[in-house]
Amino acid sequence: MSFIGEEIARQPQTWLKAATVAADAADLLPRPGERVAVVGCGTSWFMAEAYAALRERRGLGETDHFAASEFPHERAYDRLVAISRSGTTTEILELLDRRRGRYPAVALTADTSTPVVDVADHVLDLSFADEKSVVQTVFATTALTALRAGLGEAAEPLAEAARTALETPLPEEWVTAGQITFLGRGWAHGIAREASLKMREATQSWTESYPSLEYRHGPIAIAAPGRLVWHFGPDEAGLRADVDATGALFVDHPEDPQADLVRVQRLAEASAVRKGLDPDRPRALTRSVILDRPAS
Ligand code: F1P
Repeated sequence: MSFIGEEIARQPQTWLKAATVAADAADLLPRPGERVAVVGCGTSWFMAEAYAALRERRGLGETDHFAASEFPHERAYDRLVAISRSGTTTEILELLDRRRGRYPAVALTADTSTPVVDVADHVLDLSFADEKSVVQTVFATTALTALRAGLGEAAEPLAEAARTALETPLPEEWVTAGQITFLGRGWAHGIAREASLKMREATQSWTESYPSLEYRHGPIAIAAPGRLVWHFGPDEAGLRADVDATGALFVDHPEDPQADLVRVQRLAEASAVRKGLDPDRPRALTRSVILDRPAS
């Protein structure tokens, strides 16, 4: 089995552990009412988006998310949350360093021997979810689970849904789809962007992602037979009928979008193997982006 295959399969256990870690570190995580910014790069940014939308939806406080390179330094926050598996991503380190003395920052990382520990005020150690793969799966969803636990969400039902997602066979028409568009509303949009990135990273394939109701505003033009439209969460906007009319295949799963993402991770691995690619060695990617000159 590939590294990524093992890492995908580990998620139910690491999610449960993340909830315990988050409970022990509750005072480091955003508190109700705080104005919070959440940052990351790549996959970590999409997890930041999902968490930010969930926190706001729960009425726990204004929560912005940014790609670390686009952080608006002129804004004031009560707390910064940085997500970085490697703990070495240049944009994250620079951003944390620049905000020092203005407001507290907590970093979620899989490697506490890295510079992120020196530039953040607090660290949530998720080394039990570290990965050998370049392409992130288990770290990303474990970080999101820890943050969700900090919002009062239970991890057990999530882990149970992930177990089901790990067991159900992948239909052949998913593996052979020529193009996939991922859709989601609210926090599921962050998951849709991550699903889209996962397929691009592992399979070098053409994928897109949009907020569900944006789909009719142009993107539907590329729906066609042999292509797939994947909706995270129930399709409350009646998109299925419009997609059916194009001949593309529409898929929606009512369960928690984070658990449904596990299916896409498996699809990414299976599609890569089908194309003769090694999912553990994605083209042109490195585990961490370390720039040799300042990012800002
Ligand atoms: C984030 C990241 C990954 C991406 C690539 C480069 O790293 O952008 O999401 O797949 O491998 O790094 P990190 O800051 O979470 O370590």
